Amino acid sequence: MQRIAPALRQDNVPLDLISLIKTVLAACKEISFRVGQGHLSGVMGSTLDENIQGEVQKELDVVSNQLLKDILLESGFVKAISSEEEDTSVAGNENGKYIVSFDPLDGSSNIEINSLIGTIFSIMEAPEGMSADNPDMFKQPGVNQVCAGYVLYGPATILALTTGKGTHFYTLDKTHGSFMLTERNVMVSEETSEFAANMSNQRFWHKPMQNYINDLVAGTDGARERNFNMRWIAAMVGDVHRVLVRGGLFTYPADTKDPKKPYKLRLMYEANPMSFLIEQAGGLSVTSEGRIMEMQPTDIHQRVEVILGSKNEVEKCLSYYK
Ligand code: AFP
Repeated sequence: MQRIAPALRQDNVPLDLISLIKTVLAACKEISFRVGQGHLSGVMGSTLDENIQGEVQKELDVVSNQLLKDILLESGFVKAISSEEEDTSVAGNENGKYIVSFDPLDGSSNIEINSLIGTIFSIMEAPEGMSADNPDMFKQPGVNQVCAGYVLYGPATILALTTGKGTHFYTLDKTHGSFMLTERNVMVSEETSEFAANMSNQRFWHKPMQNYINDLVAGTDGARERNFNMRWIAAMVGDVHRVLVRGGLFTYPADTKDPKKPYKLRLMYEANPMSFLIEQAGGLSVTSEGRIMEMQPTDIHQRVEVILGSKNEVEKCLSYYK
């Protein structure tokens, strides 16, 4: 079984990008340990602070963010970082080649119930001619990503990673601390009978999504003439991992619950990296209006509608919008 560095060299990934990926993973190994310690880690509570999203920060959110921020900014490879937990981008090495966006702990409302959580990251090259403290560096479409991945903190600690040459799974061998290649070229099945949505929002969805999900729930009694199963982990990292492993359709659609916040998931450090992984595995990742990775970001904390997963099922969902 291959360790991650030789596996990436086999894909001709530049050596400095391999080093940067290993830097991200060094922080994720520390996060994995602390998450695995549960209440013994002493950081399972909530802080008195809110992040820019207006969400109460869990202690593990803050610790995970600090671990990633520190190790990336002192690595020398990174010109700037942006994070769900940082109001704006944070400058690193003025001559750094890469910029990194991350959600340090996605699904943090699952921490207290010992359920799935993870770190999501997206790496792009720093554009020429912008200073390290200019957040506009991050306003690049997702097609500019050179690497994307997540580390899922579950019974096993699993890394899903792409550098544009397929999506691959690595498993952390906790006996020696290396991520080992455990599945090359993961492929999302084109068909599925499984979907993931927060059904409590259904009455706020736009009509096409309401009709599409109603037909899934109607099963053999409805237009689809077959039954579907539903899963909802409430951590994108867990739901997307299930889609990569056994197919499915995951959606967090636009809703009218709060007119000031029609979308929930963040483009730069949730939707774009997950879209890269899903597309490299043969799936689709779209809004009702087009491919997520072609969107031109206007803000580093921009939110977006997400419909992703098994190609034929995503296309079926989009047919309801015609
Ligand atoms: P938290 O990190 O605040 O738990 O949010 C997780 C998330 O951004 C995404 O990972 C989930 O898919 C989605 O929110 C869950 O949202 P609901 O709370 O509406 O289920």
